Amino acid sequence: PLHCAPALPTEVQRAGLLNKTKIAEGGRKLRKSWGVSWVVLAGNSLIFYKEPKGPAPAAWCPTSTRPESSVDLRGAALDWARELSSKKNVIHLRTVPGNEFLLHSDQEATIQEWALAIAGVIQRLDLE
Ligand code: I3S
Repeated sequence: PLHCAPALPTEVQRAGLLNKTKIAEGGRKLRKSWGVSWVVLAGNSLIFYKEPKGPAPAAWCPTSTRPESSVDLRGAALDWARELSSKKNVIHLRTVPGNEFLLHSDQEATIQEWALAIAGVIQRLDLE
């Protein structure tokens, strides 16, 4: 695992570029708008950044740029999007406050790895 600056020793579990769209906020449906985000799984959160401009690994660390948004995974639910998108390899994340996201990769293996990692965090939090 990658370790970030000592000032904020958040362990980044996974980071990478994914296509993302928010489809609901507070339970209210939103119009889809797909875009590329730098997604970081760290601690109990999934954090979204604009595409990093700086060189890795600095850009991988949550302190190096301001996140666009962050999702608390406690109590969240993850499944395959299936009927929610015509694309393949899309996962659907629902959070307790009713914010919903679709995450997509062209690579099936990539989205499977993300799904396992996010589901692992959700499960760990469920067991706490
Ligand atoms: O679920 P939808 O409405 O079919 O989602 C598609 C639309 O958001 C579309 O945008 P416009 O309606 O503004 O043209 C997007 O371009 C598509 O990518 C969305 O569908 P997919 O199946 O790609 O998630």
